[in-house]
Amino acid sequence: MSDEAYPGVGRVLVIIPTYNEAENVRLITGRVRQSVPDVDVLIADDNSPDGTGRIADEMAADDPHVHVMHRAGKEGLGAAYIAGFTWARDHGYDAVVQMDADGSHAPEELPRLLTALRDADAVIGSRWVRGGQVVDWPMHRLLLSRGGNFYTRVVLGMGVKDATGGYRAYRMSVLDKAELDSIQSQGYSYQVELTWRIHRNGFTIVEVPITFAEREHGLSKMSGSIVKEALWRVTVWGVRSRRDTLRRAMRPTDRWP
Ligand SMILES: Nc1nc2c(ncn2[C@@H]2O[C@H](COP(=O)(O)OP(=O)(O)OP(=O)(O)O)[C@@H](O)[C@H]2O)c(=O)[nH]1
Ligand SMILES: [Mg+2]
Repeated sequence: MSDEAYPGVGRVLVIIPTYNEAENVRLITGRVRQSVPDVDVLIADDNSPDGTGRIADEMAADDPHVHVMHRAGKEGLGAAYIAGFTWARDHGYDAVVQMDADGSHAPEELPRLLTALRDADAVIGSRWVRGGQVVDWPMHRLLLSRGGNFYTRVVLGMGVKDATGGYRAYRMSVLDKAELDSIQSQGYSYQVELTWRIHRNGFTIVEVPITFAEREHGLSKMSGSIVKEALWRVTVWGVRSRRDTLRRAMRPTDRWP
């Protein structure tokens, strides 16, 4: 554990959730350590059958900046992140970063995210703002991401262009207010759920452009059920929010007898 701080942000923990990322975990951790030597890394592994957790332990033994959380089994991305956030809070970090293990989120872009966090509460590395891009994605993945983000923006009415993106940095204060224990999402709708809570709590969310690359090694965990979960959850949140707004508007105020 280090006491080193990123200027203007404080002590930073990069959380990398892993499930069967044996081919990627060493590479990504090395790139993070090289890109921003002052940050710590927490690998949150869901007992990967391919031995990812063992490799992470080897790295942690060699480098005091690297830590490993071994979880009992595959419980989804959101659960792994929430456990990682709790670990960060317990260990006194000022900010946390979310990063995939598969190389889609370039550690070399991390300084730009952290620099943006100096003037924001949350930063999203965005594929869908000017300057952002996706490299080597098949058409169906592009359509899914653009369509999903368009639907989310219309239904929830928040200005975020890449609410499903997973490369992010948060100040700890944002997570303290997010009531993480009640997050319901299991799959990647977790990204939208947390963004939605941060937005509703009135925090500043800034999007910085990133170049998102397709994974080179290992298998995707994206599935039809993950997409379906995101779709119905976003719809439910949107309907609830409109109902609440309507209720507030209809409520008699003290100004009227
Ligand atoms: N701990 C944990 N990590 C997970 C779980 N599901 C996915 N991950 C990790 O979350 C990150 C993102 O998962 P990916 O499979 O890359 O999902 P994706 O980026 O939407 O899809 P592709 O890039 O197309 O494979 C990776 O680091 C995965 O190893 C899970 O259940 N538990
Ligand atoms: Mg990926």
